[in-house]
Amino acid sequence: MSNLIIYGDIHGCYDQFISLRKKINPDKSDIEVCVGDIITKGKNSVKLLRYIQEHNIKSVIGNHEDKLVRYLEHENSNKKNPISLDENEKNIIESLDKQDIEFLKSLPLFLKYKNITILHGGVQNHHNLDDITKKEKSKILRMRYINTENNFIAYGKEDNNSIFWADLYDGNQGFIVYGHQWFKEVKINENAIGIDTGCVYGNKLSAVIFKNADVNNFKIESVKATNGK
Ligand SMILES: [Mn+2]
Repeated sequence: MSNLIIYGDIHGCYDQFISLRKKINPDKSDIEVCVGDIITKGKNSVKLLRYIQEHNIKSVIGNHEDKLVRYLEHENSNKKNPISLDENEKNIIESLDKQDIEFLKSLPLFLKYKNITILHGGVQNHHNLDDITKKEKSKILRMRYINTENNFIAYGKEDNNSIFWADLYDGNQGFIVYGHQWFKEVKINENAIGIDTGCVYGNKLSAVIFKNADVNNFKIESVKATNGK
């Protein structure tokens, strides 16, 4: 029997990822997937990116990978690049080789194993992952809160009436494993589980492990962040 192991947002926290993986001790037949935002913010983004590729670990795309991919696409045109990078992102871009870039460009919006759907942000009940527009893709990567009119709310614009997307999600796109919004503890809903526990913000790095990709049979493993990273 094999496991489906899904890691929360790593954000370049290489050391914590290595200790979490050691704790889980994956079998050769296990499938390992990251929820995106494997790079940026933390101190070892490129080292982590190479490790993930070398160990055949999969990932869906996060908003931070998406930003770098879009930046690189703009660089290939003659126009001024509309995307501005911070120092950390600039350093990452400079260190990427051809293979890294191909890997980042190849990251899918979602992955599905039986009834388990892995994606970075979240969905609304009207979304159909097999048929989404560019605009919807951008929202799915960044989904956090929804307002009372059932509209996506941009980062930082939420208020007391806002509802977290997973609290409204009816399960029509499968049981969703996601990251993006970090919580002190993993957030478990009827049809979704949020596994970003803010390692890069000094909390912890978590993974959910499904026995045989069975939604009803999972456990959580975590390692504490050290030195606030
Ligand atoms: Mn994110």
